[in-house]
Amino acid sequence: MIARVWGVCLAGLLAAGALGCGGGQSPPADDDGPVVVGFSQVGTESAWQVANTESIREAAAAAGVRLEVRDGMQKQEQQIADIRAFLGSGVDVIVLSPVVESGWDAVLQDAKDAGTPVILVDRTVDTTDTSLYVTALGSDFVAEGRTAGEWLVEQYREADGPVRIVEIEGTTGAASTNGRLKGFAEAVAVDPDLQVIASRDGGFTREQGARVMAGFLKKYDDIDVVFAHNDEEGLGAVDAIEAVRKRPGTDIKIITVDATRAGLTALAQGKLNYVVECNPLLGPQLMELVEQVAAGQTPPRRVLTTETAFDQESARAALPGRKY
Ligand code: GYE
Repeated sequence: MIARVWGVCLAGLLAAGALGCGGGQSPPADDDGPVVVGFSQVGTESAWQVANTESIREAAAAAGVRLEVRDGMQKQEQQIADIRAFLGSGVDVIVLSPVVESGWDAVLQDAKDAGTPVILVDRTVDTTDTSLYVTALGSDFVAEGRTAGEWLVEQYREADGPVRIVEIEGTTGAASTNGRLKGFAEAVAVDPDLQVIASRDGGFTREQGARVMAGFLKKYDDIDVVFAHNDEEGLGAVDAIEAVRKRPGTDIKIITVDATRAGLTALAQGKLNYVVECNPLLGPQLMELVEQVAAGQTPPRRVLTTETAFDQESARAALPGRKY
């Protein structure tokens, strides 16, 4: 393995002009046969995750990459076991979408020691040693939260008096949760009338989102706005609001993130008010990065996806072409 790795490193250096091989992570060995990628995915809790896995599977097939996907079931221990299994079977590249940000150093160090490069996709890790992964592809979650908050600031620009907001967070500790919390808080801070009165983990699922919202509705009778960290949670909030005979989108405004078909449909129907896009179709960009790493090149450290946001009118226009 060591000899093969060094051989490829040298080839990579010659081909790419002094790039690669830094930080102890070497490009995969050789040679004849396809590049083998082990992908540790967060889970299947949302349409976003399902579309993301599908996009990566399709792009791998098109690129002639042999892909093994393991479902982490939203559990860090499962993902760590899956990464160790990939290392045991000697994959060329590991792709990881980490359920939470912290606690990855030991297993990533093992990957580094084994000479297996790691690419992060979607969510990121919080580590002081950035040589533990080669590159990170995904969304700017802080920007997503900020976009949601800025829309709200605009909506209430002329209004007087407090606006009471509840937040249904994504999985506690996930990069997408932390970023959205931060960006939203920063944006609404410009208007002291905009008050986040409660914020709880909705686990990125419709069921938990509904449970959390039902709890908020019992506790507070004057909620103006919900910021849900994904469409599933927002749709769960719709269920809970309808269950107490209020009108989602009218009596209580709802903002979500993702812009899946189900999210945009509810937006077009007036049950949601604003949806920030988070693009799951990362497969083609990911395979470009895999190919660069496999060729011994050093890709950019951070690759961001381009995203937009929808109101009720633009959702109606976008829906017919929506893929996920
Ligand atoms: O928004 C949510 C999912 O990390 C961007 O995870 C991802 C998030 C996405 O379950 O629907």
